[in-house]
Amino acid sequence: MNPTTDYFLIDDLLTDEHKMIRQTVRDFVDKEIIPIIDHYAQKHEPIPNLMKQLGAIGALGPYIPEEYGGAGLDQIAYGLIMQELERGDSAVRSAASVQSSLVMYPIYSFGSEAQKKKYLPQLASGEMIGCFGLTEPNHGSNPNGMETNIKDAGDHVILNGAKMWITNSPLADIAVVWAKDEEGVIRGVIVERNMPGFSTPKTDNKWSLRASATGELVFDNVKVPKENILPNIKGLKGPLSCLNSARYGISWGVIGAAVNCYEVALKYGLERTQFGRPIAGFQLQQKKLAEAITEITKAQLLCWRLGTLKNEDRATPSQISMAKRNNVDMAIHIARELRQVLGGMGIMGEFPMMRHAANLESVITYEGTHDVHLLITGNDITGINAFV
Ligand code: TGC
Ligand code: FAD
Repeated sequence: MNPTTDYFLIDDLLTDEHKMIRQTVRDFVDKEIIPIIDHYAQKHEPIPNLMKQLGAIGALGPYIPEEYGGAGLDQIAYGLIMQELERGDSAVRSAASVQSSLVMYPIYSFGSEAQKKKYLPQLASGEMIGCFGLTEPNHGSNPNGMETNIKDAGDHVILNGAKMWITNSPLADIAVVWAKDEEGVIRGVIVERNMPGFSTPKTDNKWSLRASATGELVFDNVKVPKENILPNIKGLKGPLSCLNSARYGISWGVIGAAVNCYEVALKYGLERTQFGRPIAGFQLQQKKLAEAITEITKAQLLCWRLGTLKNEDRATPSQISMAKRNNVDMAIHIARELRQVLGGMGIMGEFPMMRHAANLESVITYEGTHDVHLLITGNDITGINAFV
């Protein structure tokens, strides 16, 4: 019997530091997340104090340099952290990936020195929570159509508009918001919670990512000082560069969700007997388990290679799209299939499959839908844009 989820010995490709970081996050998830996640998901509430806990284990902005509060780690380490967090729940990985890739990354990459010093250390420790506002009620897959706008007013700009589906908006101290200026050029602005005219209504009644707070961002003539504009980026490539980083993290993260489902299903299948023998001995159940470990292994290899390319700054957005699309699809399929191995017990909260499957419905939608990523690949291989 070989219950490993490292079937192709990919651990041999990791450094001792990678393995140590992974173990730290794995221990955190086993101790602090798995025992409580069903409770908060059932209650549809975010895990209290999660961001500070993530900060304490170095899971926020791990690749940001130490001088700004990060850990200065490489991209494989970032991926492994995301993988272990999502083994607990996609909401936990979401919290870490939004803070790291969608808030800290743009401030680090496009911000002024003053902005980096003011925000990054507090974001890294989890004392400050950030969110990322790109999607709007009328513009999801096509963010270039955004209506949110800034108008010049001397030493500040006036921000108007609305964003929706924003992870952590109800909890956030700051929001990195993408808005068009008077010339129609997309700019990034840092909006602070206490700015008059800024509100963050909560989105209720989700059947997915129930332990993650989601909400809107509403801007009603918000005065934003010009020093809060990200000075070093203009255009849609600003937010899309952040998405490259977050999508990369998701492609690793969902492996964790799949591994959690696989480990639970294998154990259950070996213990549960029907017709006088373990159900894992029936060919139809073995097909589900064998296909799951095959797909997990392929996804691990894809991520490891993508991570090495990213470390060399050679990963393309299209490669990242392919990995995000393939791996999320892999994970949602495994969650659904392996739930069946548990029969009726598979629908219960004490087992993770339904929760992972429901969460992954969001993951297959956000950061670019399954179909949008296919069209990105299609565009890359044919040179023909099928979006419009
Ligand atoms: P297009 O004309 O292709 O490109 C406009 C400019 O952007 C550049 N670019 C990129 N740059 C960096 N990274 C990328 N991935 C890039 N893709 C494109 C491009 O070179 C161009 O630059 P320039 O200098 O020539 O101006 O743009 P388009 O309007 O045709 O749109 C392309 C499309 C559809 C692929 C893109 O808009 C897209 O990816 N749509 C999906 C939207 C999306 O993913 N939204 C995510 C919102 S955030 C979120 O979901 C967070 S969930 C968080 C959680 O809880 O984990
Ligand atoms: P639409 O764009 O309306 O798409 C609907 C359907 O049409 C999809 O199946 C899509 O694939 C398809 N479609 C669209 N265009 C085409 C085309 N050209 N060709 C073929 N099919 C097409 N956004 C943020 O900015 N920040 C966040 O923190 C954030 N967090 C989120 C958290 C959750 C839980 C969820 C569910 C979403 C979050 N999002 C966030 C928004 C997310 O990125 C969008 O939902 C996603 O980009 C899709 O946009 P939409 O929902 O408007 O769908």
